[in-house]
Amino acid sequence: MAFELPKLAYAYNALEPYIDARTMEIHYTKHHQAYATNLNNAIAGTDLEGKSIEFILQHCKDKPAVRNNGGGFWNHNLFWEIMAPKAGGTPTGELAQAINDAFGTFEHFKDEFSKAATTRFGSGWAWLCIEGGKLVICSTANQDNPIMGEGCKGTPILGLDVWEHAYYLNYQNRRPDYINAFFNVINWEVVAKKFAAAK
Ligand code: MN3
Repeated sequence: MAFELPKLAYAYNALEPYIDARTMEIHYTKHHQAYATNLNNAIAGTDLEGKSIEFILQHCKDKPAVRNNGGGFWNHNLFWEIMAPKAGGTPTGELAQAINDAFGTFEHFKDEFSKAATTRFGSGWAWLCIEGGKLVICSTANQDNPIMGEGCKGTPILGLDVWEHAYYLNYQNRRPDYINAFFNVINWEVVAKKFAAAK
């Protein structure tokens, strides 16, 4: 079966003022849709057709169309899922403890994650992953991700899109402001579930 976009769990304007409705609509209906369509086209009739998206990401290194569009498809699925209106704040429970164990404090985690997102040159993603039972931060270029073996090679439980298409309408060149705003829409309950499943 062809890959399809997951339904958004909130309206395009639900993440305002942090992420504006126009950016959300274009990002989801144009960019993400294009990754899904181009992924389906790239795998049609090949031995990757019918495989899981995770399997495809682990077997696309030398297939640029599959790599770029498969990564784009998976990365945005995660991105929409880990955001929500009336979210943000700080995690609780086991995830909070794991963040403190790995980074000292939540504030230090936020600084390190923001640094990874800010210093990713050009287009890419910042990630919080579980690797060998520990939380680690990394970033990748383009639509690559750790499942492909890029970056920290862990399992991503939180990802931030730092392509200009993700923020330019509202923030123009001010990527750090967008990164800061992102912390107001992180759905830590969903991230905690992903942590529990992957640790
Ligand atoms: Mn994007």
